[in-house]
Amino acid sequence: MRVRVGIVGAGPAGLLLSHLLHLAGIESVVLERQSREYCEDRVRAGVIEQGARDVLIESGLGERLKREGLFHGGVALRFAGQSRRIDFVALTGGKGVTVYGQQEVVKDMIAARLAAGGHVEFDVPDVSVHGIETTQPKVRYTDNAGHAQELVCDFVAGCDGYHGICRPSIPPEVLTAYERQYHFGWLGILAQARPVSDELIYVNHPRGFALLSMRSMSIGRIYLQCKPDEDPEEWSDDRFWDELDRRLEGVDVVKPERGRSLRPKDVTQMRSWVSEPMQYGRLFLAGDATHIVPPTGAKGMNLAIADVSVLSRAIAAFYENGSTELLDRYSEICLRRVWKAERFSWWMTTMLHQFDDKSPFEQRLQLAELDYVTSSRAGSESLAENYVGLPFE
Ligand code: RFL
Ligand code: PHB
Repeated sequence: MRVRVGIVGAGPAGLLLSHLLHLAGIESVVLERQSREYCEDRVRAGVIEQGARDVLIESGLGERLKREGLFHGGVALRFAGQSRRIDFVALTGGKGVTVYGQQEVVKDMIAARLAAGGHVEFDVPDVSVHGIETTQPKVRYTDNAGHAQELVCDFVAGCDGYHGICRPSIPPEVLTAYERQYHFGWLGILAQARPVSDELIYVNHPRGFALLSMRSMSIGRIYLQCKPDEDPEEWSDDRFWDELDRRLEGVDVVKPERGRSLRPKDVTQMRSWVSEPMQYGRLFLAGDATHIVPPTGAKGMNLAIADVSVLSRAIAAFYENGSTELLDRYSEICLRRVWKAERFSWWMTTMLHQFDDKSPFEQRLQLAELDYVTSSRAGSESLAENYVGLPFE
């Protein structure tokens, strides 16, 4: 089968790319290893930057997001027993973020692709890519009826996440990886519990970091810093709420509602990682397939959205006037922004978590940094500007 763009992976990156290309009159095929239900049910990101929100709304994917998403004009940082607010709206000239679950974004994208007659195949276990150095790269897979298929493409987009097959299809000597591991994870709960505040609270506490987020005004999404190999089975709801209470002690004691878990608790590993470049021949990588951030800055899905916005415009320019100028600069354009998001996510992670190897001196510096960031206009402006999202280019 001949198709202009073959897309591997139906996460936010692959689905949005397919949608944006469709709006530009360019057809694609999306191949996904997991089932549709699995993709629509996976609880991951929750915070959408201003620019990513604009992309979703302008491309017609924002109806439910506008209705159900919660606009947040700031966050609280809690440390040394007190809480201080960073006012995004005041510090960024009116910008903020929207709290709307990634699985809702994915549902909206799948519905839009299928309603427009888009070709998205789920449950495809054996995708492989070939001839990426040529002008006719191929994607091979077995379809749901058990037939071997081959897509002959102009471009292949690797939107298949960290464990995907696209990046490993590039000769290893072409790629350079930069990585930082953190020796802790996040234990997450999704609970039927009213949030204590209508904004997110990031907590630095001697017992470990905590984050109070939400999915709606009746569902809380809360994380606790934990060991990387923490067993979620050992955490009853009561144990989780008890530990959260301890990390929220302070002058204005916060007592969260103790709702029941809606799902088994999960542990997220923390890592910073970038693989460069994001392109090889006719294979273009986007999203988690080529960079990972620790979730403290809420940047992962937003980066995926920014990458494919650039890629869709570059591919559209190629079909409009044969120009490869933007395609050739794809990796360079995206990496400038990726590295700034890496810096911000690393910085937030470093400022807010407890590290086993930090000396008492470094712990005092951490508190001084939090004090500075929340009391100086320059400090809080920088946090706010990065949190609501830097420009796409
Ligand atoms: P995804 O979402 O991982 O999608 C990749 C898709 O590719 C499929 N796949 C394959 N398909 C076919 N053949 C193969 N061989 C395949 N191998 C893999 C996979 O099944 C999957 O469907 O990557 P994408 O599209 O790049 O999107 C990235 C985001 O999912 C990720 O960065 C965010 O979830 C990160 N993240 C957050 N990002 C934010 O912007 N804001 C947040 O608030 C935020 N919070 C978070 C997060 C991630 C978290 N976890 C669980 C890692 C909070 C957490 C706890
Ligand atoms: C979430 O709601 O899942 C969430 C919010 C903010 C983060 C990370 C995750 O920094």
